[in-house]
Amino acid sequence: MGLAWKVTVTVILFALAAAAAVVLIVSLLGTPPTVDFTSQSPGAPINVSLQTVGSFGTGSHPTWVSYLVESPQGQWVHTTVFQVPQHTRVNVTIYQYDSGSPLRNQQLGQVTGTAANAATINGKAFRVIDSNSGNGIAHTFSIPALGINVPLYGNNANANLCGAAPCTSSSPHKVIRFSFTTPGPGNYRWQCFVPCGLGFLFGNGGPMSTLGYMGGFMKVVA
Ligand SMILES: [Cu+2]
Repeated sequence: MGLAWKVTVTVILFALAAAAAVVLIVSLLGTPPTVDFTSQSPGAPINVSLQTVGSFGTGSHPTWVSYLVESPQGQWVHTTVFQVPQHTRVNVTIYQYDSGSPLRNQQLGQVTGTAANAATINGKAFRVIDSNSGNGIAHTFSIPALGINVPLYGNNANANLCGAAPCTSSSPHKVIRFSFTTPGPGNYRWQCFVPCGLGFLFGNGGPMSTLGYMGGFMKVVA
């Protein structure tokens, strides 16, 4: 092989390695997509639907628990970032497909910060769930800066639960609804407070500390 060829091959291999490094870095830094609810009619209440699944089923972390957000067009998106207008009522519906367990902090069994400090499960109003009885709590939907916390009751762990997102209503699930009014503009962190990252230190690693799984941002815009 002549010198020119050696140089050419070396340059090509180096370029390929550099490109691979860039792709890797971008994917590691990449944030999940934002589902935008701001194009709906101004002033009207926004309907936001989420689902929780015990194992996402595909992708780089198929065993991780996850939230998903339904776009206004009805597509389930693997993200925990959504955008809503300021000072607007948000009606949240969460389709909860996971099993539950007793809470370590019983305070998280209480509904706070929502309209009338209440929520409904399968149409029935509730303000607190005793996680030490029944199926326990699967996840919470919490926005600490707004004082919002809603415990999501678990499904029977022995049932044939959905193991791959997006789950559909044919799998066992609970429907939890509540409302709140958005504050002024800002990025509001929201997350689950059940340490549901199974297999990670104290359950708080993995999906609990990765955007797009058990925590994200509500972007409130003017
Ligand atoms: Cu969780």
